[in-house]
Amino acid sequence: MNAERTMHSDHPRLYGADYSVYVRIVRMALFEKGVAYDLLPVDIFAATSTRDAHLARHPFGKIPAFEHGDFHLYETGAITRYVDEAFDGPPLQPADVKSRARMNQIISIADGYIYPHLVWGLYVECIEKPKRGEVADEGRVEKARGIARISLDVLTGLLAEQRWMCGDRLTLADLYLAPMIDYALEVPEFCEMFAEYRKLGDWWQRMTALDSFRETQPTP
Ligand SMILES: N[C@@H](CCC(=O)N[C@@H](CS)C(=O)NCC(=O)O)C(=O)O
Repeated sequence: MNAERTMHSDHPRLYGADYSVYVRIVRMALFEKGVAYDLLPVDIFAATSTRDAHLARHPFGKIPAFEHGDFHLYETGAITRYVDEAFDGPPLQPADVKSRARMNQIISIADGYIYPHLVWGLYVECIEKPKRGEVADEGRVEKARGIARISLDVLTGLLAEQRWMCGDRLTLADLYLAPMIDYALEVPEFCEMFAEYRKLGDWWQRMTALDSFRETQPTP
């Protein structure tokens, strides 16, 4: 889908950058729903003027922010649930109450533990910082190693014999985990750890085969 490349005033607008885990989650949800949208670039780590202008859309200074007509929204959890409910296309949330609770639990695990530790504690510390000539914070990496192990054990248990995290259909739980794990897998140590988990490996193969995953890869 290349709809984001040309500005269409009636399309939903997504503000952010393709390197962002959270922007990618929303883009994957939009892709899975078949919703054309405009991606408007905001590099939140760039000059302060960009960030300052963005504060009107997101007072906490994060990406993504989303607009559909005159409806403005921020926070990925709210945006993805809105996208799922406001547009046609395959449902991205289970109808069954318990499966939906499980999906929300996995999203919370992703937000609370996987993003800060696997993306920031492992990927940023071990890959990004050395690239910038900075030294990794070994205390932070050590903590992240422990959380990585717990995360993989927990996700293996939750996936069990299912095709996707919450059953036989792709849900927001899968879309949350994918961009985070994609960054963590750039860390050789995490890659080795991940290889010990065969069922998660099978899930990852299915995940990386999705067009929504392939078409939203960050620009190198
Ligand atoms: N709770 C927010 C988190 C979004 C978030 O942390 N985005 C990152 C990029 S992946 C960001 O904007 N970071 C900028 C910063 O922390 O200064 C959401 O769910 O949308």
